[in-house]
Amino acid sequence: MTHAARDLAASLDLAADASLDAHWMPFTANRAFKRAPRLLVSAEGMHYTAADGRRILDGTSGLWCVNAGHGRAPIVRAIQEQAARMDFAPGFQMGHPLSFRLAESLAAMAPAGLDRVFFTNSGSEAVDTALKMAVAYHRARGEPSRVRFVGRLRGYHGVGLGGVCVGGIEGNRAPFAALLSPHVDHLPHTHDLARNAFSRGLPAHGAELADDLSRIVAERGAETIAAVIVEPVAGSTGVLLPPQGYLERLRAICDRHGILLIFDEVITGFGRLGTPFAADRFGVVPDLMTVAKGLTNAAVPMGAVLARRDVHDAVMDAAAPGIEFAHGYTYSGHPLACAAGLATLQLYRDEALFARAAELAPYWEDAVHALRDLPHVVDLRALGMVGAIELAPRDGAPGARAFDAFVECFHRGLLVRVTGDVIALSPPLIAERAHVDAIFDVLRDVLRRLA
Ligand code: PXG
Repeated sequence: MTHAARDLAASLDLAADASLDAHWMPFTANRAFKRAPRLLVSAEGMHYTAADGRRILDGTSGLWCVNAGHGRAPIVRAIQEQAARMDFAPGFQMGHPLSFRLAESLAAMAPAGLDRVFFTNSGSEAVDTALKMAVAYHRARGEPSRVRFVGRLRGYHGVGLGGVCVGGIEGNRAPFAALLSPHVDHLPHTHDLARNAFSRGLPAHGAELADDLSRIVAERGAETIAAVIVEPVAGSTGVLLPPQGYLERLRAICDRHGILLIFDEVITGFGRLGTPFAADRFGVVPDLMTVAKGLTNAAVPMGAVLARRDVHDAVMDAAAPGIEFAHGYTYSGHPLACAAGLATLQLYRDEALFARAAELAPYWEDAVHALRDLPHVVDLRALGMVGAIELAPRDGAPGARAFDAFVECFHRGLLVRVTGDVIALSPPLIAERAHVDAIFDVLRDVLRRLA
């Protein structure tokens, strides 16, 4: 542990002085956490350091976001230099060069045609922005009746009200039901253990689930639907892979009816699947794409929407003189985030990290599937540098078994992510085979002893 980390750990000696009471933590069991906190105080490469000085192997890239590994010098330097040069510049009716450079750089990396970029500060904001863009596009083209959206069950699109409307997680929706738009329908999710458990690569069964979109179109009328939004691979609800042919079918149905297709690539973007974006991996290009997380390697918060050029142009061309799109955030294109983003994209290129992920992926997939005979395992999924271990729920206590595994992994020096009874894995793309081995050594041991 470095001196700085030791000092910080000492200053965080909770028993001594600090109280955890004031911070209302996000998506956390606050009461349980504050009884037995898990604190991280520094990070470098593939590892965190915990407050008690232990090294923790990062099996989740933080929260699916630190794709190039922690504390990367070029990114740190870029942020430091930018903070000293110009901390902030207004982004409304004013600009600064870095946001234009980053937009250009991002457009060059994105699938062909997606070359107009709107900056946000998070994935949630990117999703809400994309939904508004879809409505603005149809209005600009003379179809103001297209205001409905189609999401998917078990979809996660952040926590903005727009994202919750199209999202498909009941626990996130129910408390706010009164605030949610009635103009949203949901496709069925594609998770099918009965037909697809232990598939390698993309599951064989379920392309026909996309046809539910045709049913919704018939029921609502194509002229009312603005866009369909899906995660190409659903992350938060447990790494749900698209069945073979499913995304192609969604694309075709959208095209037939003039509906925009939005891919939420907040998790799948920036090499997670061994290609720049999932759109590249699957050969299906959306009309709007949301990104965040890996855009800056999570070193400064940032998100973005990439739009097909004609979506952008339609909005520009139809607008009266003045502001064309009544939307934006104080921190859209923040200079520190842009500096971090430029350095991050450069690092991805310099180290060919997406190709590296693709190279390591077969080894990773074998490691995931080698857990097949362990107790409680009901499915294993892997694609690119993502993996999931689905466990049978404990009787009467859904999620408890996987959560116990998460806590036990942390005690043994491994950070994993748990959602329901799924353990999700997504290590930084700089991982070596030895890191993969270390991740699965711990997991195997933890799963063997798990009640
Ligand atoms: N869309 C997708 C597909 C996401 O995965 C968001 C939008 C929202 O992004 P922000 O930056 O507003 O959080 C996300 C976020 C997890 C986990 O472990 C996943 C996310 C966030 C935190 C935890 O499943 N995804």
